[in-house]
Amino acid sequence: QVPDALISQAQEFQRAMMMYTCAIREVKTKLEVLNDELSIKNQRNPIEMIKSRVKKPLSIVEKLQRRNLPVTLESMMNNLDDVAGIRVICSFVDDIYAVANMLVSQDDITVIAIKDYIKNPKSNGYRSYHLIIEIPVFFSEEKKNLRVEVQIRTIAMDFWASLDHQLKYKKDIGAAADEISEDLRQCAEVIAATDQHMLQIRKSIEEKSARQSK
Ligand code: 0O2
Repeated sequence: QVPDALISQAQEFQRAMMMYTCAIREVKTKLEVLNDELSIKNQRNPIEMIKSRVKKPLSIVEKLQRRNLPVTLESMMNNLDDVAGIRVICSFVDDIYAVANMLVSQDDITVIAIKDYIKNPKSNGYRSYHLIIEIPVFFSEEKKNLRVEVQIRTIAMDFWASLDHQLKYKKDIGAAADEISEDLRQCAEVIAATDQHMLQIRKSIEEKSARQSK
């Protein structure tokens, strides 16, 4: 027979995960509203895609252990900022900043942290704009402020990060590791340059069509 304490812990965990899922839904709706409005205003979508996930129990335990933190529900809720995660894939680099600013200026959102890995890429070449925000979610008997990690990046940055993520799980590559890391970093540079180029092309088209319509 399963002990009552275990059942009660499992139920509490399930409730916490439900809360994070609801927080994701709230933030996702905000992003969809912005995308709908901007697509009419600018005649193009700044957001290509929105992906989301709640962190898997095993990843939660591993992260708490890695940080030498207690593996409890309370510790998870107090210490982990990425239990609820949203990834926003934008068309162009300037869309990232536009969407981020519009999101954080909403008065029910509190910004906890910002990491701009676009202005300051990681040494391996990783680029993305990370926001940790807190949002109130109203449940039947309480209002809960919940943290959500929002990663905003272009299609090109997402392409690189997805492949980088896959490659990291490959077998030990021993002595070739440095060379491969350098190759990956160079790919990230090429991708970043292409992103800038695509932005210039869009701006030049916008200028030309604005002149034509005068
Ligand atoms: P997953 O499976 O995507 O959730 P930490 O969260 O402790 O690892 P920190 O400094 O709190 O580190 O967070 P950081 O670096 O701002 O963001 C961590 C998340 O960003 C990662 O989550 C990845 O999603 C993404 N990320 C950061 N660096 C890289 C990178 O070099 N390559 C790729 N592909 N993604 C990266 P998780 O939990 O590690 O993974």
